[in-house]
Amino acid sequence: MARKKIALIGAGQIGGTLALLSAQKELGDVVLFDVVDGVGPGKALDIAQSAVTQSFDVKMKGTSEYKDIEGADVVIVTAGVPRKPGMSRDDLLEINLKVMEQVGAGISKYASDALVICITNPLDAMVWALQKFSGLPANKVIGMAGVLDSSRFCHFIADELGVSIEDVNAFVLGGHGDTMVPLPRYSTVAGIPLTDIVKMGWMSKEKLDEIIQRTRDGGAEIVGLLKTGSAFYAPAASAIAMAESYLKDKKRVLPCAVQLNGEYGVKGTYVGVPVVIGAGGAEKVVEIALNSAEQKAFDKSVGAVEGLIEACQKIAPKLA
Ligand code: A3D
Repeated sequence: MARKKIALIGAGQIGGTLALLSAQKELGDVVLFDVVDGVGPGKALDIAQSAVTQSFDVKMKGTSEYKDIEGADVVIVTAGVPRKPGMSRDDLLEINLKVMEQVGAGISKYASDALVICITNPLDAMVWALQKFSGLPANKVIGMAGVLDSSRFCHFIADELGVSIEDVNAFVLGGHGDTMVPLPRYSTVAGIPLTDIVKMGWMSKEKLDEIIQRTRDGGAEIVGLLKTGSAFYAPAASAIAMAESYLKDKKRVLPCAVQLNGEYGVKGTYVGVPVVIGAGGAEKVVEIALNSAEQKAFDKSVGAVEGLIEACQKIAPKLA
């Protein structure tokens, strides 16, 4: 059986980490594309030279030509610019929208059978635009945000309770922004919902609220520390979990930004919900019951994403 092919569009901080993780996990041969000459080939060569100590057999190639992504099984898109301190994800919209147009054309021409995972911010609007620009079916164009937001929530819970991360499962819905919706009722430690953990007195309500806010601000906290860019290790690891579920048909249930078609009362917009990821791409949206407060928070988050989509349509009328 031929090796799978992973194309990474954008060879910056996340792109380079994606390349390293893909190689170390032997997900397939890796093509690292960037518009900046030398960045893709430089990182590809550097990672290839770690193969002997890391014991992986994959080919690494860097490029600035779209034809090299031909026939890719998975395309992960990080092309664009990240945030600097003081910027919101939405400040990136105009510049990254133009990047999505170029990337969409390249994918459409050379990798139209791939699963496309978008990471570029503002995530929900960019994945929506990428699907339109590429013309690929919506079940094959998905956005990474929920896996990262949930991972951050899990980390803070495990750290606070002093328990293994293996026993923590956390759930974050909605858009990837300040309006994201962490769901304590559906987040558990060894199967015990966080709401019960508070009732048992294992964690105070104040501490839980603090963790929820820290999760919402998780990206900004790292931007503030790094000063020159945004998080990249955990975002890359999150997208790799999604790619792996697709390539191995694992059918993991992961929070991903997908185009909703009436689920959760939303039509046409991309927003983060639990999805079964298998060989068919986004195979099934899992609709969980929300109480009125959760539904209100989710609706607010959807409204924020819809506002960004309208802004995209004003900049690029062909998206309307
Ligand atoms: P960075 O290290 O700047 O890498 C971006 C790369 O894209 C650079 O190497 C650029 O040269 C390249 N690039 C720019 N324009 C193009 C183009 N037209 N075609 C191909 N490549 C191009 O950024 P990063 O890797 O840290 O972040 C990448 C994106 O991910 C940014 O938009 C971030 O805001 C976003 N991000 C999203 C999350 C989510 O959870 C959704 C988390 C962290 C970062």
